[in-house]
Amino acid sequence: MSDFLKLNRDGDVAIVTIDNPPVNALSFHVREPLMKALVGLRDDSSVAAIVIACAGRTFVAGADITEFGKPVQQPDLRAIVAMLETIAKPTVAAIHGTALGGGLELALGCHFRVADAGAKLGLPEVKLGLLPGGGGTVRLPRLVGAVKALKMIVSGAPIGAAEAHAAGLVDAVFEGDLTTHVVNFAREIARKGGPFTPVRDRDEGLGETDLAAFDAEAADLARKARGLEAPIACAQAVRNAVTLPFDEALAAERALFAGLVASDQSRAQRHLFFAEREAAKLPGKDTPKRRIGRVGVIGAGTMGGGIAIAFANGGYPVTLLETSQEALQRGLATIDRNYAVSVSRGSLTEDARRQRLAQFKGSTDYADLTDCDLIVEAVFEDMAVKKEVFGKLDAIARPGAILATNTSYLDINEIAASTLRPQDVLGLHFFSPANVMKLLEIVRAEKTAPDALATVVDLARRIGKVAVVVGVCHGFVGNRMLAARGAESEALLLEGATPRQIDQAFTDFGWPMGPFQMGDLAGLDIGWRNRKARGQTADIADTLCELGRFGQKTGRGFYLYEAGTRTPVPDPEVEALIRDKAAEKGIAPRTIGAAEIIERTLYPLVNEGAKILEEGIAARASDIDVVWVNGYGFPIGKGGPMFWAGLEGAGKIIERLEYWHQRTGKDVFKPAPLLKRMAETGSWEAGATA
Ligand code: T1G
Repeated sequence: MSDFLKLNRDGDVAIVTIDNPPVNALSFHVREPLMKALVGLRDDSSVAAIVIACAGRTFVAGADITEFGKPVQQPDLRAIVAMLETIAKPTVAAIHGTALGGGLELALGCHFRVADAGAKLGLPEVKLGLLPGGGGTVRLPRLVGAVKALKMIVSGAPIGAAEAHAAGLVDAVFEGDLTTHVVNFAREIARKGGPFTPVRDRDEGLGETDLAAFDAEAADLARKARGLEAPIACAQAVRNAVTLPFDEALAAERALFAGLVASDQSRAQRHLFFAEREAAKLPGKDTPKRRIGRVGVIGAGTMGGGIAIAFANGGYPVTLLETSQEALQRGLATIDRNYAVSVSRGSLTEDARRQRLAQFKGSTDYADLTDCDLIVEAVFEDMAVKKEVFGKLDAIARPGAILATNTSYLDINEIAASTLRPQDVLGLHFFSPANVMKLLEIVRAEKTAPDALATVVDLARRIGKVAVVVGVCHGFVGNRMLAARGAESEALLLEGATPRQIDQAFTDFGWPMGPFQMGDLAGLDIGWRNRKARGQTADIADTLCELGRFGQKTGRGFYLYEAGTRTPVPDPEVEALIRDKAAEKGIAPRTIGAAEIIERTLYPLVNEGAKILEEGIAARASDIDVVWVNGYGFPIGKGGPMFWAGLEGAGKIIERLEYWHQRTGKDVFKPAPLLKRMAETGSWEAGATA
């Protein structure tokens, strides 16, 4: 056989076991022996039934994503599935772990699918900017119906074994030793005798599809696609399954797949898939990690409460500390309300809510943190306050406990230096709401110990966060680049662009919302307070805050918000205020187009990223992409600011930065040397050559 495929017999049942760690991806070195094995078993009269199983932790989790963009080596998945469906004897897929993408499509080529009770099944290709290209868009509807298939394929979300069984995707679900159950299942099926109908011929259910309902559902999903091509193509392919003969629908799927796999959007999304995993890799293999049992959180406000929930949701007991019983009870009540909302939405059971709440201990006494292995402070963003907290932690925390600050901006080296244990100090910069936002910037200070860093990177994955390790500078990676992106905001307004025009340029680019709508959502007073703390001003934003216009929370900010709605309505008062400010400065308004808005916001964003790479604040350009996609909503179809710079053309970016630098003299437009080298070499790697 092969190192990646084993063939065993249990009497007249043949078991083909794929063994391609870590996720049994259908690489060529699996497909080739698999095809040979199946042909042989098809022709072996002593074999009554064929089981396809996988070793390791999961059934096939998909095609091998690293093979995309390279010439396809035959047999491809389609050829294997087509051959499977020529086999008259019963074929059974034994599914455990996550049968995803090409893995589920391989299983759909079998007559039967049997799943372990804990298994998940899905077609997540849309998350890679693709569609199921191995027949999934044509076969899945034949088992679960067109609308359910549409929802599964356009969302990319997997379903559990029980739901799959109820929907007709799997034929049996077992607990315990799956192989034994599957062999008995296969033998029984063979004993009963056929004929065994391949999925391609099981189209009896499709005829009842209500196309109008299907199209309505597809249109609703399309509205949420926000410029991404793959969701639209997925819906079209599933519709073809209903309206076209099987082979025509299959050919149409192949054509749609070919278009997507070559698209910039799919390249961008595949880049992000690997970038997220790369970001969690630290230099030095297998650095030992410290044991984290209980987590302490200091501060039960918005951030502290969210952080506490994030750890409790990850299964960690949490001690929440506040300065007073009143503040503590307020924080605990907010946490309780958060869980109650989840229960009311059906995303959490009442039992789970009680279990989560049982994870919390509240206290106003630092001595109650002595049994914590990680302590995160989320107190007021002021260096003196932070140092006071760390001084107390230094005195009471157990040796080896990791002491983390949630600061967004402050110098963590300075905080660490105020303790006797700088090796245990680092930053955990959560994004609000901390229990929802995926991104976690892990800030390594100069003296942070490698094992402390490795511990929290592993911890981030356990609590469902996307971790990026960053260095110490003002704003680390995300907020420092955000400042660069916003540096020209006021100038653009004063020169004639309205908040709506600027926000529209961003949403047309693919952002979920523009900077002014985002500011109104987050609260303009936050930026106002930061500017005052740093002795900075922003004419228009400061004036709005002085008028008490903090955004949605006050019903007015850059926009107006009718009571109870979040819909931004342009406010003539704000536009008049901007015009008056411009007149005071002798600035004559002019029409400003979307291209200029992008040049004066997103090009400085890329440029600041280049400077961050030069300074070693981020280890990889792809880390910066992971920060911006997971923390700030950068459109996934553009792969993050640094990947997008390659699509946009670094040369074009430099040329326009130099134009604006010459025109405004602002440093934010001065092209970074690494950006120039990227233009020459096409790579962000420092050592790249042309
Ligand atoms: N191809 C290649 N490598 C993969 C891979 C894949 N499909 N899936 C995972 N890996 C690598 C990953 O990069 C990492 O590598 C290691 O495996 C562990 O992954 C024709 C076109 C299965 C839920 O989209 O969702 O089939 O960093 O860290 O957290 O229609 O991996 O160790 O070197 O994520 O336990 C469709 C993608 C493909 C599933 C496991 N399938 N994978 O999560 O481990 S397209 C997918 C996942 C396709 C067909 C189409 C997750 C997982 P390294 P991990 P995990």
